[in-house]
Amino acid sequence: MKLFYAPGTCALAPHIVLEWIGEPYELEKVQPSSPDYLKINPLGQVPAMIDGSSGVMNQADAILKYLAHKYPDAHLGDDGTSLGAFEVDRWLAFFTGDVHPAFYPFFRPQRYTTDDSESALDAVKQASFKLVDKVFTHLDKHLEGKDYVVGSHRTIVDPYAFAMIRWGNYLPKPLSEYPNIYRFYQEFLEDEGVKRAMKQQGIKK
Ligand SMILES: N[C@@H](CCC(=O)N[C@@H](CS)C(=O)NCC(=O)O)C(=O)O
Repeated sequence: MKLFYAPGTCALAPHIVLEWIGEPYELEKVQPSSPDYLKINPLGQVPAMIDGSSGVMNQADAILKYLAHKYPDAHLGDDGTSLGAFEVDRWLAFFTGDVHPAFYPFFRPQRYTTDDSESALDAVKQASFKLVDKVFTHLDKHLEGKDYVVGSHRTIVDPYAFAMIRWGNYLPKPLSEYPNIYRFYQEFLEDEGVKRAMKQQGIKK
């Protein structure tokens, strides 16, 4: 297996999962918009993964589910019930479909307006922050009294949550103002697989 990543991106999620699974894998650091990488993933996005003869796999949630399905002994997927599968899918969809897109205008405001003035870019960032605050508030309530996003043990959802929460460190509102998110983040920062993946990517909390 080979994972294509850029440091600190959502590719951190499958990277952590690969660490948790413990099977051999390779890492390749890429610049998503580089001509060489566009030949691998024409969307210019990470993560991407190749597993043997799989061809190029992309979309973080699909890669995470693939890994959970391929390595059932790692117990990172749903609990086998229809409702358990729904919960994993629901929360993956929340992170990939609500949280990630809420953040992107904050990091790349120039993509979301044709006006390149500082005030226009700032307005996009403020609008993005409002959206992130909404989804973080929702997540914070959900995590009340919980150690994991879904169920009573870690799943593929948690590393994706971790990667998104980490982005929260760049927001104007301190992460500690979302107490349950903050606690979840601190706990996962102590996880050995998370530590190894962050070290390999050269990123800090
Ligand atoms: N829908 C894709 C989105 C992936 C994505 O946007 N990845 C970001 C990093 S977190 C990226 O590669 N961005 C590069 C760019 O947009 O130029 C997925 O879930 O994998």
